[in-house]
Amino acid sequence: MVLEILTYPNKKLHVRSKEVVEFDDELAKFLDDMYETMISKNGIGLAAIQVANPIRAVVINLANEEGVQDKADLLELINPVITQKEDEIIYQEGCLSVPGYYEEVKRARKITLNYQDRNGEKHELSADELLAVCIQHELDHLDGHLFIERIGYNNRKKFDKEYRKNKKEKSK
Ligand code: QAP
Ligand code: CO
Repeated sequence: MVLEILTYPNKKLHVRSKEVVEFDDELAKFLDDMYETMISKNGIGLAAIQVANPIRAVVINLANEEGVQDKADLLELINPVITQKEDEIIYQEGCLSVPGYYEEVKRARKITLNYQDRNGEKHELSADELLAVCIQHELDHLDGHLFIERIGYNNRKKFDKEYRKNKKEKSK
């Protein structure tokens, strides 16, 4: 089932998501719905809070070397915690909750994290480049943060101005 995505400036996007404690059929069904929702909207990453469920769960599905977004590469990160960050990368990010807006954000180039899968099994993962960027973007959602909070003062002023302008035009 494709779920509805909350968009900026919905205040629910700024809630801190809660740890997952039950790894049951309900969680499995919800993760399937998150994947379907992300794919239907042409996304590469989605956090549960973006579909109004404030739990610490994220799905990420990047394209492989052939440029194919293969479900076999789907990452489901439950209760993820970053334990190491190294180097810097500047990458142009977007977000399904801020449609049509893209801006450069500075993050760690390499990370290591611990997480659980849908069965509650614990894993450690090292990631770099786009995967590291995407994981950090999605983990920000779990703490109630959007990438527009990390684009610098001037870009943020420009964003707010454009956003207000678009809103006015839509209401005409
Ligand atoms: C986060 O974002 C991300 O504005 C995932 O009109 C993005 O999947 C991390 C999307 C880039 C790192 C780099 C955005 C789709 C998808 C839009 C997404 C849009 C349609 C965003
Ligand atoms: Co996002």
